[in-house]
Amino acid sequence: MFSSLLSYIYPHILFKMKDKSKPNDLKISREEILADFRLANLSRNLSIIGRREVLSGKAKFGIFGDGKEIIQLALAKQFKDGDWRSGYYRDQTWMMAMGLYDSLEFFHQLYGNTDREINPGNSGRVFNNHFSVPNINPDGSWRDLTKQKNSSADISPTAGQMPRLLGLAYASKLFRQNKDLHQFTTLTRKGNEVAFGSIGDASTSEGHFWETINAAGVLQVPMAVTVYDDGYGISVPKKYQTTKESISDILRGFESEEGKPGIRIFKGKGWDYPGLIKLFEKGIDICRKEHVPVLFHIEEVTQNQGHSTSGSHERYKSDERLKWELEWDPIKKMREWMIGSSVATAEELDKIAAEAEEEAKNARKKGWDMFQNPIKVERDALVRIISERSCRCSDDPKEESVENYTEDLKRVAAPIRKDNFVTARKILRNICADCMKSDSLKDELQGWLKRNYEDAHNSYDTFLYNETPTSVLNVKPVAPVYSPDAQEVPGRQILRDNYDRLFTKFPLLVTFGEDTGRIGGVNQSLEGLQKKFGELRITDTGIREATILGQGIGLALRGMRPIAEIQYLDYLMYALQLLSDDLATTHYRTAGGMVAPLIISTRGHRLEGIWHSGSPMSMLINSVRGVYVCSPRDMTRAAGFYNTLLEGNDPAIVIEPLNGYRLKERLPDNLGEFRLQLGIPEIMNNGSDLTIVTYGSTVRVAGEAVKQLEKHDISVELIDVQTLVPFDINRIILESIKKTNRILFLDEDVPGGTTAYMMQEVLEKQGAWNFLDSPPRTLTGKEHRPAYTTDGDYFSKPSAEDIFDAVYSIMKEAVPEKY
Ligand SMILES: Cc1ncc(C[n+]2csc(CCOP(=O)(O)OP(=O)(O)O)c2C)c(N)n1
Ligand SMILES: [Mg+2]
Repeated sequence: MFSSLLSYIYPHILFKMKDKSKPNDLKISREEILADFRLANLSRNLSIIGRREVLSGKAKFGIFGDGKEIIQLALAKQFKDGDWRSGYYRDQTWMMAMGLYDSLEFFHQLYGNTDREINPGNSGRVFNNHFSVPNINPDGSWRDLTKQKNSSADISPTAGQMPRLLGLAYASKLFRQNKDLHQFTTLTRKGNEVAFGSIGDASTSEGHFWETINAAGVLQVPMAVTVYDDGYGISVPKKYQTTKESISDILRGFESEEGKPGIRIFKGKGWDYPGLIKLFEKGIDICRKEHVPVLFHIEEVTQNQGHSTSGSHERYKSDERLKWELEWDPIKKMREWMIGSSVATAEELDKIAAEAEEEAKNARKKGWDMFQNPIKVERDALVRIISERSCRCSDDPKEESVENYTEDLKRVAAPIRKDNFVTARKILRNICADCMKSDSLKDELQGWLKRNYEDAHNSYDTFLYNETPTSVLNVKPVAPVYSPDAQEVPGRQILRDNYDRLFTKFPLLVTFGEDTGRIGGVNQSLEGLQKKFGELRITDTGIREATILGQGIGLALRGMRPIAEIQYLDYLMYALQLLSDDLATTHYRTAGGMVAPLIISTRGHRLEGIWHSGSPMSMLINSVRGVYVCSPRDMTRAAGFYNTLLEGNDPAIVIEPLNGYRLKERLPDNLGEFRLQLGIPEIMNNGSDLTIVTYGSTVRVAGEAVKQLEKHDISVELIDVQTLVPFDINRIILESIKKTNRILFLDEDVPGGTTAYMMQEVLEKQGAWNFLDSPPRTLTGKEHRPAYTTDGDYFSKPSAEDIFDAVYSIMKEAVPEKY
């Protein structure tokens, strides 16, 4: 197969070379071409040195952009201020060409330097070549996104960048078509921004890719995807990845036709510098002006050093392929073209290449010193504390002596912080108890540990949530106000009328999802609002949870206020990968550089049947730390959470209780204004014998049980936690346990699920175990998924009778003579 490919390409390239395209065909200067050649060489040298740094043990892991340099130089020329990127780990040359990355930062990422000032792209929290550009300032205010080149933050899961890319492009559509948004001049230039995406050939096998392409075709958004087709996904060739071994061939059905908008497809070659420049110029121009999705399938791409530092490509590429990659190395081909078309002489190019190599080497040295020096300073301070001690009794030459540990540490040629900490902590254990001066050594060591732990904490444990004044935790509560003759209305009406106010108040607010638009949601909580606010603000989507979520993430990154609607909690599973890998880590993996304040609205609890139970809450809370989780018991509380969340800049999920849409609640006067603080439980019933802690729909079931228990002389304090993350920040539950000394954690999740989470929060974190007179108990749904019908529900999830029995048995055990 390969030799036939060669015979096809070879005459073609000979023709090209003879053709001697003049640089001015490209509308770019000779200097720019020389600068590109320099950058290509610099980037390649970084990749080569980077790999060596890993193989020699200085860096942990490396993944590089070698072979993709020329494509990215051409791509970068079309990227304007205000545009957005959602790409993957091969994009180092592209980022450098846009001025968003340089040779020094390359090494900061490689070594995992945690200094946010010098490694702003990922602050050492993720693998190298994972980039980002902040969308907020350190005080939490939005940056002027039209005056910078924007890159969303990369994630490693393949094709995970695609759904977000859709959202970034969708924002341009809304910004262009909704004239009310033209006033937001620091977010957009009337929607003229292109969202650029990159993906490897093998990753197009993922469902996310196909879902995104289809949605982009439906939505008609300015999304420009480039597929770098190097023929492999690690070791697995295209034969096993792509039908017909050609992504552009099999995408043909998506292509635009007369009167049938779809996507536009372009093809190019990874070594063809002039051809790629023209290709991207043409394709991006169409994308930007016409707002149509475009896809560039770039073939004949090399991966010169193989996939990553985890292996070598000699293991899986044939000799023929390896030879071909050398021959068709894009930098080599660029050089040939430059000489052939008289842009530069061989000597000039050799000089440029040598200078680029020199810069890469210098950057390595400087980057390494910048990584190592602070660690050595930390180590020296530790060694000084130890060597200046007057207590010497721990110096006996046994293996575990202070001296031995210190000498071992001094011998480490390239220390990491772990070396310092392990030594300090082991020495601390070894300080002799009877030495007069031991205390001061102990104090100094503890001081050293405390100081440096604080620093390590800042490096690794911060920014899971927004820590700026725009955090939703700073939003002040406003109670619902009721007039004496307040109407009792179905819960869905409270949501609807509240939404009406919110859509009036926040021009950047949009909501979208399955059945959200025309009918206003399956529970009609948006009834009539599409008619009032238009299809651009309240929008129906296809059945595609992953890209609904991605759409929301992209919009949120661009400063809009999206509420992504997932029809039922159980179907969040389709979006869970992105929720967990992308949304929940956005703020953390950018060390506070980016916010994506997406609100996800869904409904759950108390439905019937395996896929409509709405119960698997531990699935959520344990995979989406970084996203707040609100579980309101009724629609007034749900509306209160939306009102709060829109005042801050954090991502959150609101789970509306499914059985509450028709139940009547009093209609507050201050719709759109009342706000519920996150992390504050509500005491629903005061009691003295036992505390029940629960949330969501189970609050009502527990309420029934509490009434039944009262008749049997058992007084229960019923607490609705209201939000699972954050959890009871003022320790209201602890105060309750101090009074009742007994506790039951209740919900309809699986055993060991959310009740176990709540138990850990209350007993361990709040220290409530200390006040218990009876063993703590949990009452949950069954281990199997909940069964269908009312009976299925009754025997799968806790009923009022189950709660009664559980509480009664605790009381009987505690006071047998009474119960
Ligand atoms: C969801 C997921 N599965 C597997 C991996 C491991 N993995 C990392 S890169 C890669 C191959 C990607 O190949 P391709 O998309 O062609 O990009 P290339 O590396 O060739 O540029 C795989 C399987 C991953 N990161 N994410
Ligand atoms: Mg590949």
